[in-house]
Amino acid sequence: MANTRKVIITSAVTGAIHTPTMSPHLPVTADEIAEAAIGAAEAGASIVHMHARDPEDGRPSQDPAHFEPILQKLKANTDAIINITTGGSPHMSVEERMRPVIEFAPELASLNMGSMNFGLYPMLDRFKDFEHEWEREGLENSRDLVFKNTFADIQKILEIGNKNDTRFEFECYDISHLNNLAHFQARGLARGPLFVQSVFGLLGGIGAHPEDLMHMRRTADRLFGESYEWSILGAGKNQMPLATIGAAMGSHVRVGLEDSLWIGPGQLAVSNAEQVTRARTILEALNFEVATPDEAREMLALKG
Ligand code: KMH
Ligand code: ZN
Repeated sequence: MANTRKVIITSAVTGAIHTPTMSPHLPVTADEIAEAAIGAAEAGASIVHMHARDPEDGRPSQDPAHFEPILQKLKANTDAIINITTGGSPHMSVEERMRPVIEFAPELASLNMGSMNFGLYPMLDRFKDFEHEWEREGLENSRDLVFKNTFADIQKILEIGNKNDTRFEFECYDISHLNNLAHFQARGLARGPLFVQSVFGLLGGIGAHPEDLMHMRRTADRLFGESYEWSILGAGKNQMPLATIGAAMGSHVRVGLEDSLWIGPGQLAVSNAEQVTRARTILEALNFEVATPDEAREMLALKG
């Protein structure tokens, strides 16, 4: 019998960690970011996870003025679910990070479920000559970085979301983040169906071994039962292998240049759409269907 499970593909199109020098394909201007997201949606992404950048030099920006033209173009050209970051960059204050979600009250926003060390050592080794000074400085300052998401920070963002009916992609980089999410669910602040984005393979978080996926899955099942939708994000070279394993275990998948610049060993992805197409090919080979934006809206009970 055919397996007709619908899988949501999220495309995270630019993020805040990768920098323009690392790939000529990383979208930087508002037009590039919007075009990248539209291409990803056309390839099968039902959710586009959005960061903005200062078009002058590609620096990550949470200024609503930098989001505005991107969101306008997206709304005019695609029905994809717009998911706005509240993570911004780990160098920003939480107040700065919340600005676009307060301004635009999107259907969906990311929410990072705990503090963690954030190690960018592999990138420090790989990239040495940068086009812009901020890129080098950012990576240098990441030698001993803590990505701070205290309980008070998380509560503030949840309260904004609950006021505006914005739901969340709960970014869980380790098992403790699932416990934090259960805590906020018990307090009635994190509302279901919970969209749990489990992040694997970042230095400072859980590893990227299939056993790590199993542990996340089992723990989420125990804590949330039927009240959650599980998605997988594998960083860097783990992107497609973990998407494949996760999908086979029942997850949705997230890809995009925010999470990996690559499409194969030593081979840069030329676009977000290329990664979405690869993920789609894998999912369809596993006899899954790719969810449309409206199907994803229904699964996640979004306001539409
Ligand atoms: N960069 C990803 C690993 C956010 O924007 O809130 C997680 C992320 C965080 O997307
Ligand atoms: Zn992000």
